[in-house]
Amino acid sequence: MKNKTALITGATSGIGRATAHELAKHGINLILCGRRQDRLDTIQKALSKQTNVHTLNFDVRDKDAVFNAINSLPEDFKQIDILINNAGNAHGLDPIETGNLDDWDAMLDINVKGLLYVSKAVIPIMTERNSGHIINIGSSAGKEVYPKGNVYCGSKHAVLAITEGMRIDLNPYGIKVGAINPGLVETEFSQVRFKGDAIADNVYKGYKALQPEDIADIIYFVITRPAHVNIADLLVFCTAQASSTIVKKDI
Ligand code: NDP
Ligand code: 8X3
Repeated sequence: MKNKTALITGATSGIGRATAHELAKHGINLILCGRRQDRLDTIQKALSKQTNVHTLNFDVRDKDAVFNAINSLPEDFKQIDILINNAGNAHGLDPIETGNLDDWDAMLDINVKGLLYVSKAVIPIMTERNSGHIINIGSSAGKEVYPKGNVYCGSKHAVLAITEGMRIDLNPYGIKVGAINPGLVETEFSQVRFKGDAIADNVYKGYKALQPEDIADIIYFVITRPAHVNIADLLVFCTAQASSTIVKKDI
């Protein structure tokens, strides 16, 4: 894996940050993306002892910013081997009839269109070399719709459809494409979903949720399979979770 370069979106927190730490351990060159530059700086400082790190600050909703950032990569980071489309969040948890339009825009613009913009900027680098690996972070919400999940679930169903479409269209180029779909992972996800409301603190109480490092570990496993093996789709729950709505809690 040394000499490989991975671009991770949403590297400032949760799954993306844990993945950056995991990949750095194995000497993979990293391009870390996010909007919070202070966090990118801190992570870069920590991981530069282990590998080469370049940071890109952009909002995935801003197409021009996405293309400018990726086109401006220094020579040493231009050959992206692995793209991890991880940036995303849920915004709100409301029934469809009272859903907030700004939340809907955010989820569709970030989780779906943002993923597409980043992919559009990176795919030519892969098709030109007839090699590459794209991992889209979907969700159990992409496989199952739950009450009040409406638009978030829709955005993640879209991620899975787009993943399949990418795998089909990029097949002639030998590019691997797959999705990893976690259930509940203890990150800043619920802080974002509930806009900092204290209700977010309860989401991971009374059971052991997946930790971001669990998903990072799986991502490393996926990218280190032999050349002829592509893990196309993975659903990962913590042991306490059986489905989106069934979680065995001690409280
Ligand atoms: P976090 O809130 O901890 O991390 C989200 C990351 O996405 C941050 O690094 C954030 O960076 C980035 N991000 C959000 N919006 C934008 C934007 N507009 N432009 C650029 N970057 C953005 O959540 P998770 O780590 O849990 O989420 C990562 C992915 O995993 C998401 O796609 C989420 O849907 C998915 N997922 C999460 C699950 C969970 O239970 N936690 C379960 C299943 C899937 P910054 O704010 O610095 O831009
Ligand atoms: C995040 C997990 O159950 O909140 O995708 O949708 S859930």
